[in-house]
Amino acid sequence: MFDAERIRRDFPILSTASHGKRFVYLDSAATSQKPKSVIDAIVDYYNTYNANINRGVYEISERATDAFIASKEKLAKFIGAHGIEETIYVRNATEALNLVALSWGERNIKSGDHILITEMEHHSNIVPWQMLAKRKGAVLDYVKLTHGMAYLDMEDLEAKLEKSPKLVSVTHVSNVLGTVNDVKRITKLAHECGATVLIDGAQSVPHMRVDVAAIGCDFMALSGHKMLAPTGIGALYGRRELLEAMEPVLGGGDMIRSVSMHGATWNDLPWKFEAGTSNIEGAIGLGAALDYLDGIGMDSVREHEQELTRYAMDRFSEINAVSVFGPPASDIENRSGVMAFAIKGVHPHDVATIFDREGIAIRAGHHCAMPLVTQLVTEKALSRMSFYIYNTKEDVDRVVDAVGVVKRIMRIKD
Ligand code: C6P
Repeated sequence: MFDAERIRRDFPILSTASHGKRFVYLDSAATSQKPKSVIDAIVDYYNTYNANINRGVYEISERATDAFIASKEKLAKFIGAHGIEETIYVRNATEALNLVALSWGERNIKSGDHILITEMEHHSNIVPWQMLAKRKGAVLDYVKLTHGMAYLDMEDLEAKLEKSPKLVSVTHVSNVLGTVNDVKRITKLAHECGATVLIDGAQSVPHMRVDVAAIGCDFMALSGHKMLAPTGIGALYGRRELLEAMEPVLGGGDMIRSVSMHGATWNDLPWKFEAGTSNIEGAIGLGAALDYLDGIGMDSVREHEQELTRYAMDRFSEINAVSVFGPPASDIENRSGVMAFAIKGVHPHDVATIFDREGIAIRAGHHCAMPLVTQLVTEKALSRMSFYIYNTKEDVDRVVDAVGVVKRIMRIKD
Protein backbone atom coordinates (compact mmCIF):
# COMPACT_ATOMS: atom_id res chain seq x y z
CA MET A 1 0.00 0.00 0.00
CA PHE A 2 1.17 3.54 -0.77
CA ASP A 3 2.40 5.03 2.50
CA ALA A 4 2.75 8.79 2.02
CA GLU A 5 3.44 9.32 5.73
CA ARG A 6 6.46 7.01 5.51
CA ILE A 7 7.62 8.71 2.29
CA ARG A 8 7.20 12.07 3.98
CA ARG A 9 9.73 11.00 6.62
CA ASP A 10 12.37 10.56 3.87
CA PHE A 11 12.22 14.31 3.18
CA PRO A 12 14.08 16.21 5.93
CA ILE A 13 12.49 19.57 5.08
CA LEU A 14 9.01 18.18 5.69
CA SER A 15 9.73 17.57 9.34
CA THR A 16 10.46 21.26 9.87
CA ALA A 17 7.65 23.49 11.12
CA SER A 18 6.22 26.48 9.29
CA HIS A 19 4.79 29.26 11.46
CA GLY A 20 4.80 26.74 14.29
CA LYS A 21 2.64 24.26 12.37
CA ARG A 22 3.24 20.95 10.60
CA PHE A 23 4.65 22.06 7.25
CA VAL A 24 2.39 21.30 4.30
CA TYR A 25 4.20 21.68 0.99
CA LEU A 26 1.86 22.00 -1.98
CA ASP A 27 4.09 23.65 -4.56
CA SER A 28 5.81 20.66 -6.14
CA ALA A 29 4.82 21.84 -9.61
CA ALA A 30 7.24 24.73 -9.02
CA THR A 31 9.92 22.50 -7.54
CA SER A 32 9.78 19.28 -5.57
CA GLN A 33 11.36 18.62 -2.21
CA LYS A 34 14.39 16.28 -2.06
CA PRO A 35 14.64 13.00 -0.20
CA LYS A 36 17.61 12.27 2.06
CA SER A 37 18.95 9.70 -0.42
CA VAL A 38 19.36 12.43 -3.06
CA ILE A 39 20.96 14.85 -0.62
CA ASP A 40 23.27 12.05 0.63
CA ALA A 41 24.29 11.09 -2.93
CA ILE A 42 25.41 14.67 -3.58
CA VAL A 43 27.24 14.94 -0.25
CA ASP A 44 28.92 11.59 -0.91
CA TYR A 45 30.12 12.83 -4.32
CA TYR A 46 31.74 15.91 -2.76
CA ASN A 47 33.08 13.99 0.23
CA THR A 48 34.56 11.04 -1.60
CA TYR A 49 34.91 11.40 -5.40
CA ASN A 50 34.65 15.03 -6.50
CA ALA A 51 36.45 15.27 -9.85
CA ASN A 52 35.74 16.37 -13.40
CA ILE A 53 34.30 13.76 -15.78
CA ASN A 54 35.36 12.40 -19.16
CA ARG A 55 38.87 13.74 -18.62
CA GLY A 56 40.91 12.25 -15.78
CA VAL A 57 42.41 8.79 -15.74
CA TYR A 58 42.68 8.71 -11.98
CA GLU A 59 40.34 6.73 -9.75
CA ILE A 60 37.92 9.38 -8.51
CA SER A 61 37.54 10.92 -11.99
CA GLU A 62 36.62 7.54 -13.38
CA ARG A 63 34.19 7.05 -10.53
CA ALA A 64 32.58 10.44 -11.20
CA THR A 65 32.37 9.66 -14.94
CA ASP A 66 30.76 6.30 -14.20
CA ALA A 67 28.21 7.93 -11.87
CA PHE A 68 27.41 10.58 -14.51
CA ILE A 69 26.89 7.97 -17.20
CA ALA A 70 24.89 5.75 -14.84
CA SER A 71 22.57 8.72 -14.27
CA LYS A 72 22.01 9.05 -18.02
CA GLU A 73 21.41 5.31 -18.35
CA LYS A 74 18.79 5.49 -15.60
CA LEU A 75 17.09 8.45 -17.26
CA ALA A 76 17.09 6.76 -20.67
CA LYS A 77 15.42 3.71 -19.13
CA PHE A 78 13.02 5.87 -17.09
CA ILE A 79 11.62 7.65 -20.16
CA GLY A 80 11.99 4.82 -22.67
CA ALA A 81 14.82 6.35 -24.73
CA HIS A 82 17.11 4.01 -26.66
CA GLY A 83 20.28 4.94 -24.83
CA ILE A 84 22.36 7.75 -23.37
CA GLU A 85 22.95 9.17 -26.87
CA GLU A 86 19.36 10.39 -26.74
CA THR A 87 19.61 12.13 -23.36
CA ILE A 88 21.18 15.58 -23.51
CA TYR A 89 21.77 17.03 -20.06
CA VAL A 90 20.91 20.71 -19.76
CA ARG A 91 19.96 23.01 -16.87
CA ASN A 92 16.20 22.57 -17.00
CA ALA A 93 13.18 22.10 -19.27
CA THR A 94 13.47 25.72 -20.39
CA GLU A 95 16.97 25.14 -21.69
CA ALA A 96 15.89 21.90 -23.37
CA LEU A 97 13.10 23.71 -25.24
CA ASN A 98 15.45 26.54 -26.21
CA LEU A 99 18.01 24.02 -27.43
CA VAL A 100 15.48 22.65 -29.92
CA ALA A 101 14.58 26.17 -31.04
CA LEU A 102 18.21 27.27 -31.40
CA SER A 103 19.54 24.14 -33.06
CA TRP A 104 16.74 22.23 -34.84
CA GLY A 105 14.66 25.39 -35.33
CA GLU A 106 17.51 27.47 -36.67
CA ARG A 107 18.14 24.96 -39.44
CA ASN A 108 14.62 23.78 -40.21
CA ILE A 109 12.31 26.77 -39.82
CA LYS A 110 12.14 29.10 -42.81
CA SER A 111 10.26 32.29 -43.62
CA GLY A 112 6.50 31.64 -43.83
CA ASP A 113 6.67 28.28 -42.02
CA HIS A 114 4.14 27.59 -39.28
CA ILE A 115 5.02 26.56 -35.72
CA LEU A 116 2.07 25.19 -33.75
CA ILE A 117 1.81 25.42 -29.97
CA THR A 118 -1.24 25.69 -27.67
CA GLU A 119 -2.92 28.24 -25.45
CA MET A 120 -2.06 26.21 -22.34
CA GLU A 121 1.72 26.43 -22.69
CA HIS A 122 4.17 27.63 -20.07
CA HIS A 123 6.20 30.67 -21.17
CA SER A 124 9.15 28.32 -21.72
CA ASN A 125 7.24 26.71 -24.56
CA ILE A 126 6.05 30.04 -26.00
CA VAL A 127 8.85 32.57 -25.85
CA PRO A 128 11.56 30.51 -27.64
CA TRP A 129 9.11 30.05 -30.56
CA GLN A 130 8.18 33.73 -30.60
CA MET A 131 11.90 34.53 -30.78
CA LEU A 132 12.52 31.95 -33.51
CA ALA A 133 9.46 33.06 -35.50
CA LYS A 134 10.68 36.65 -35.32
CA ARG A 135 14.18 35.73 -36.45
CA LYS A 136 12.91 33.62 -39.33
CA GLY A 137 9.72 35.39 -40.36
CA ALA A 138 7.74 32.28 -39.41
CA VAL A 139 4.13 32.13 -38.18
CA LEU A 140 3.31 31.07 -34.61
CA ASP A 141 -0.11 29.42 -34.30
CA TYR A 142 -1.96 28.43 -31.11
CA VAL A 143 -4.39 25.56 -30.62
CA LYS A 144 -7.43 26.89 -28.77
CA LEU A 145 -8.93 25.45 -25.60
CA THR A 146 -12.45 24.17 -25.15
CA HIS A 147 -14.98 23.01 -22.51
CA GLY A 148 -14.48 25.95 -20.14
CA MET A 149 -10.84 26.19 -21.22
CA ALA A 150 -10.04 22.82 -19.63
CA TYR A 151 -8.97 20.82 -22.69
CA LEU A 152 -7.22 21.28 -26.00
CA ASP A 153 -9.69 21.73 -28.82
CA MET A 154 -8.77 18.75 -30.98
CA GLU A 155 -10.86 20.03 -33.91
CA ASP A 156 -8.91 23.27 -33.83
CA LEU A 157 -5.68 21.26 -33.66
CA GLU A 158 -6.65 19.26 -36.73
CA ALA A 159 -7.66 22.44 -38.59
CA LYS A 160 -4.31 24.06 -37.78
CA LEU A 161 -2.42 20.93 -38.78
CA GLU A 162 -3.83 21.45 -42.26
CA LYS A 163 -1.46 24.40 -42.57
CA SER A 164 1.35 21.82 -42.39
CA PRO A 165 3.32 23.27 -39.47
CA LYS A 166 6.98 22.28 -39.40
CA LEU A 167 6.89 21.88 -35.64
CA VAL A 168 4.17 21.01 -33.11
CA SER A 169 5.23 21.72 -29.54
CA VAL A 170 2.75 20.80 -26.79
CA THR A 171 2.83 20.40 -23.06
CA HIS A 172 2.05 16.89 -21.80
CA VAL A 173 0.48 18.27 -18.61
CA SER A 174 -0.63 21.86 -18.03
CA ASN A 175 1.03 23.47 -15.01
CA VAL A 176 -2.16 25.47 -14.39
CA LEU A 177 -5.11 23.34 -15.45
CA GLY A 178 -3.60 19.96 -14.63
CA THR A 179 -4.94 18.72 -17.96
CA VAL A 180 -3.14 15.61 -19.23
CA ASN A 181 -3.03 15.94 -22.99
CA ASP A 182 -3.27 12.93 -25.26
CA VAL A 183 0.23 13.45 -26.58
CA LYS A 184 0.31 10.07 -28.31
CA ARG A 185 -2.68 11.03 -30.46
CA ILE A 186 -1.37 14.56 -31.03
CA THR A 187 2.00 13.15 -32.11
CA LYS A 188 0.33 10.73 -34.54
CA LEU A 189 -1.82 13.47 -36.09
CA ALA A 190 1.12 15.86 -36.31
CA HIS A 191 3.39 13.24 -37.89
CA GLU A 192 0.71 12.48 -40.48
CA CYS A 193 0.99 16.13 -41.50
CA GLY A 194 4.77 15.95 -41.64
CA ALA A 195 5.49 17.94 -38.46
CA THR A 196 8.28 17.30 -35.99
CA VAL A 197 6.88 16.92 -32.46
CA LEU A 198 8.29 18.30 -29.21
CA ILE A 199 6.60 17.46 -25.91
CA ASP A 200 7.12 19.54 -22.80
CA GLY A 201 7.34 16.85 -20.14
CA ALA A 202 8.16 19.18 -17.22
CA GLN A 203 4.88 18.39 -15.43
CA SER A 204 4.38 14.80 -16.59
CA VAL A 205 7.68 12.91 -16.25
CA PRO A 206 7.83 13.48 -12.45
CA HIS A 207 4.27 12.22 -11.93
CA MET A 208 3.40 9.36 -14.27
CA ARG A 209 4.92 6.66 -16.42
CA VAL A 210 6.14 8.43 -19.57
CA ASP A 211 7.54 6.48 -22.49
CA VAL A 212 8.87 8.56 -25.36
CA ALA A 213 8.91 5.55 -27.68
CA ALA A 214 5.25 4.77 -26.96
CA ILE A 215 4.30 8.41 -27.47
CA GLY A 216 6.38 8.50 -30.64
CA CYS A 217 7.52 12.11 -30.15
CA ASP A 218 10.73 13.47 -31.63
CA PHE A 219 11.83 15.52 -28.62
CA MET A 220 10.87 15.81 -24.96
CA ALA A 221 11.99 18.37 -22.40
CA LEU A 222 12.13 17.78 -18.64
CA SER A 223 13.46 19.31 -15.43
CA GLY A 224 15.17 17.29 -12.70
CA HIS A 225 14.24 19.65 -9.88
CA LYS A 226 10.55 18.86 -10.29
CA MET A 227 11.26 15.16 -9.77
CA LEU A 228 13.26 15.07 -6.52
CA ALA A 229 16.62 16.00 -8.09
CA PRO A 230 18.52 19.23 -7.41
CA THR A 231 18.06 22.41 -9.43
CA GLY A 232 20.31 22.98 -12.44
CA ILE A 233 19.85 19.59 -14.07
CA GLY A 234 17.33 18.77 -16.79
CA ALA A 235 17.28 16.88 -20.02
CA LEU A 236 16.33 16.99 -23.63
CA TYR A 237 15.34 13.66 -25.10
CA GLY A 238 15.76 13.62 -28.87
CA ARG A 239 15.49 10.90 -31.48
CA ARG A 240 19.00 9.92 -32.41
CA GLU A 241 18.71 10.67 -36.16
CA LEU A 242 17.42 14.16 -35.41
CA LEU A 243 20.12 14.90 -32.84
CA GLU A 244 22.78 13.61 -35.19
CA ALA A 245 21.63 15.99 -37.92
CA MET A 246 21.57 18.98 -35.55
CA GLU A 247 24.34 21.48 -34.95
CA PRO A 248 25.53 22.19 -31.40
CA VAL A 249 24.54 25.53 -29.91
CA LEU A 250 27.43 25.97 -27.49
CA GLY A 251 31.06 25.39 -28.41
CA GLY A 252 33.86 24.52 -26.01
CA GLY A 253 35.43 21.67 -24.16
CA ASP A 254 34.05 18.12 -24.32
CA MET A 255 31.74 18.75 -27.29
CA ILE A 256 34.54 18.40 -29.86
CA ARG A 257 36.37 15.48 -31.41
CA SER A 258 39.22 17.63 -32.71
CA VAL A 259 40.09 21.29 -32.96
CA SER A 260 42.51 22.96 -35.35
CA MET A 261 43.34 26.64 -35.74
CA HIS A 262 40.56 27.04 -38.28
CA GLY A 263 37.84 24.63 -37.35
CA ALA A 264 36.55 21.80 -35.23
CA THR A 265 34.67 18.54 -35.55
CA TRP A 266 32.00 17.42 -33.14
CA ASN A 267 32.04 14.72 -30.51
CA ASP A 268 29.51 11.86 -30.53
CA LEU A 269 26.10 12.12 -28.94
CA PRO A 270 25.21 13.14 -26.30
CA TRP A 271 28.45 15.04 -25.64
CA LYS A 272 28.14 17.15 -28.81
CA PHE A 273 25.48 19.20 -27.01
CA GLU A 274 27.16 19.31 -23.59
CA ALA A 275 29.94 21.88 -23.88
CA GLY A 276 32.04 22.63 -20.82
CA THR A 277 32.10 21.00 -17.41
CA SER A 278 28.74 19.42 -16.71
CA ASN A 279 26.54 19.70 -13.65
CA ILE A 280 28.04 16.53 -12.17
CA GLU A 281 26.43 16.80 -8.74
CA GLY A 282 23.10 17.47 -10.45
CA ALA A 283 23.39 14.39 -12.62
CA ILE A 284 24.34 12.26 -9.61
CA GLY A 285 21.40 13.71 -7.68
CA LEU A 286 19.09 12.97 -10.61
CA GLY A 287 20.34 9.38 -10.68
CA ALA A 288 19.46 9.01 -6.98
CA ALA A 289 16.08 10.67 -7.58
CA LEU A 290 15.27 8.20 -10.36
CA ASP A 291 16.23 5.31 -8.05
CA TYR A 292 13.86 6.69 -5.43
CA LEU A 293 10.96 7.08 -7.90
CA ASP A 294 11.65 3.63 -9.37
CA GLY A 295 11.48 2.22 -5.84
CA ILE A 296 7.93 3.54 -5.52
CA GLY A 297 6.87 2.87 -9.11
CA MET A 298 5.45 5.56 -11.37
CA ASP A 299 2.04 3.92 -11.60
CA SER A 300 1.76 4.11 -7.81
CA VAL A 301 2.87 7.75 -7.89
CA ARG A 302 0.12 8.52 -10.40
CA GLU A 303 -2.53 6.58 -8.48
CA HIS A 304 -1.66 8.33 -5.23
CA GLU A 305 -1.87 11.77 -6.82
CA GLN A 306 -5.17 10.90 -8.48
CA GLU A 307 -6.59 9.80 -5.15
CA LEU A 308 -5.51 13.07 -3.53
CA THR A 309 -6.89 15.08 -6.44
CA ARG A 310 -10.24 13.26 -6.23
CA TYR A 311 -10.35 13.85 -2.49
CA ALA A 312 -9.44 17.54 -2.83
CA MET A 313 -12.01 18.14 -5.55
CA ASP A 314 -14.60 16.41 -3.44
CA ARG A 315 -13.81 18.52 -0.40
CA PHE A 316 -13.68 21.74 -2.47
CA SER A 317 -17.09 20.92 -3.95
CA GLU A 318 -18.52 21.46 -0.43
CA ILE A 319 -17.36 25.12 -0.53
CA ASN A 320 -19.36 27.37 -2.86
CA ALA A 321 -16.80 30.19 -2.72
CA VAL A 322 -14.12 27.96 -4.26
CA SER A 323 -13.89 27.25 -7.98
CA VAL A 324 -11.40 24.83 -9.48
CA PHE A 325 -9.98 25.13 -13.01
CA GLY A 326 -9.22 22.37 -15.48
CA PRO A 327 -10.96 19.03 -16.08
CA PRO A 328 -13.83 18.15 -13.70
CA ALA A 329 -13.72 15.58 -10.89
CA SER A 330 -15.51 13.11 -13.18
CA ASP A 331 -12.45 13.09 -15.44
CA ILE A 332 -9.61 12.38 -13.01
CA GLU A 333 -8.06 10.13 -15.70
CA ASN A 334 -7.11 13.26 -17.65
CA ARG A 335 -6.04 15.33 -14.66
CA SER A 336 -2.75 15.56 -12.87
CA GLY A 337 -2.18 16.57 -9.26
CA VAL A 338 -1.97 20.25 -10.23
CA MET A 339 -4.99 22.22 -9.07
CA ALA A 340 -5.50 25.92 -9.73
CA PHE A 341 -8.36 27.47 -7.82
CA ALA A 342 -9.96 30.76 -6.93
CA ILE A 343 -11.76 31.88 -3.79
CA LYS A 344 -14.54 34.28 -4.76
CA GLY A 345 -13.70 37.87 -3.88
CA VAL A 346 -10.16 37.19 -2.62
CA HIS A 347 -6.97 37.95 -4.52
CA PRO A 348 -4.79 34.80 -4.94
CA HIS A 349 -1.85 36.55 -3.31
CA ASP A 350 -3.96 37.11 -0.18
CA VAL A 351 -4.95 33.45 -0.29
CA ALA A 352 -1.31 32.35 -0.52
CA THR A 353 -0.27 34.72 2.27
CA ILE A 354 -2.97 33.47 4.64
CA PHE A 355 -2.17 29.85 3.70
CA ASP A 356 1.47 30.54 4.54
CA ARG A 357 0.49 31.69 8.04
CA GLU A 358 -1.33 28.37 8.35
CA GLY A 359 1.90 26.52 7.49
CA ILE A 360 0.87 25.71 3.91
CA ALA A 361 3.01 26.58 0.88
CA ILE A 362 1.10 27.12 -2.37
CA ARG A 363 1.83 29.26 -5.41
CA ALA A 364 -0.18 32.28 -6.54
CA GLY A 365 0.16 34.36 -9.69
CA HIS A 366 0.20 33.81 -13.43
CA HIS A 367 2.22 30.59 -13.13
CA CYS A 368 4.37 31.61 -16.11
CA ALA A 369 1.37 30.97 -18.34
CA MET A 370 0.06 34.48 -18.92
CA PRO A 371 -1.69 33.81 -22.27
CA LEU A 372 -3.75 31.16 -20.46
CA VAL A 373 -4.30 32.76 -17.05
CA THR A 374 -5.30 36.14 -18.48
CA GLN A 375 -8.08 34.37 -20.38
CA LEU A 376 -9.20 32.39 -17.33
CA VAL A 377 -9.62 35.21 -14.79
CA THR A 378 -9.75 39.01 -14.80
CA GLU A 379 -7.34 39.20 -11.82
CA LYS A 380 -4.76 37.56 -14.14
CA ALA A 381 -3.73 35.38 -11.21
CA LEU A 382 -4.79 32.11 -9.58
CA SER A 383 -3.95 30.16 -6.46
CA ARG A 384 -2.48 26.75 -7.18
CA MET A 385 -1.72 23.68 -5.14
CA SER A 386 0.13 20.73 -6.56
CA PHE A 387 0.54 17.27 -5.07
CA TYR A 388 3.43 14.85 -4.97
CA ILE A 389 4.33 11.58 -3.31
CA TYR A 390 4.74 13.10 0.16
CA ASN A 391 1.30 14.73 0.32
CA THR A 392 -1.51 13.19 2.33
CA LYS A 393 -5.26 13.56 2.78
CA GLU A 394 -4.42 15.32 6.02
CA ASP A 395 -2.71 18.01 3.89
CA VAL A 396 -5.94 18.44 1.93
CA ASP A 397 -7.91 18.74 5.17
CA ARG A 398 -5.47 21.45 6.28
CA VAL A 399 -6.13 23.28 3.00
CA VAL A 400 -9.88 23.12 3.56
CA ASP A 401 -9.39 24.52 7.09
CA ALA A 402 -7.18 27.27 5.65
CA VAL A 403 -9.90 28.20 3.15
CA GLY A 404 -12.15 28.64 6.19
CA VAL A 405 -9.57 31.01 7.70
CA VAL A 406 -9.38 32.98 4.42
CA LYS A 407 -13.15 33.31 4.36
CA ARG A 408 -13.25 34.47 7.96
CA ILE A 409 -10.47 37.04 7.57
CA MET A 410 -11.74 38.33 4.22
CA ARG A 411 -15.39 38.17 5.36
CA ILE A 412 -16.47 35.94 2.49
CA LYS A 413 -19.87 34.27 2.71
CA ASP A 414 -20.39 30.96 0.93
N1 C6P B 1 6.81 25.55 -14.13
C1 C6P B 1 5.59 26.19 -12.15
O1 C6P B 1 5.52 26.62 -11.01
P1 C6P B 1 12.06 25.07 -15.62
O2 C6P B 1 11.80 26.37 -14.93
O3 C6P B 1 12.88 25.23 -16.85
O4 C6P B 1 12.52 24.00 -14.71
O5 C6P B 1 10.62 24.55 -16.11
C2 C6P B 1 9.91 25.30 -17.04
C3 C6P B 1 8.56 24.72 -17.26
C4 C6P B 1 8.25 24.26 -18.51
N2 C6P B 1 7.06 23.70 -18.78
C5 C6P B 1 6.12 23.57 -17.84
C6 C6P B 1 4.82 22.92 -18.18
C7 C6P B 1 6.37 24.02 -16.54
O6 C6P B 1 5.44 23.90 -15.61
C8 C6P B 1 7.62 24.62 -16.24
C9 C6P B 1 7.91 25.16 -14.88
C10 C6P B 1 6.95 25.95 -12.75
O7 C6P B 1 4.60 25.92 -12.82
C11 C6P B 1 7.86 27.10 -12.54
S1 C6P B 1 7.37 28.54 -13.44
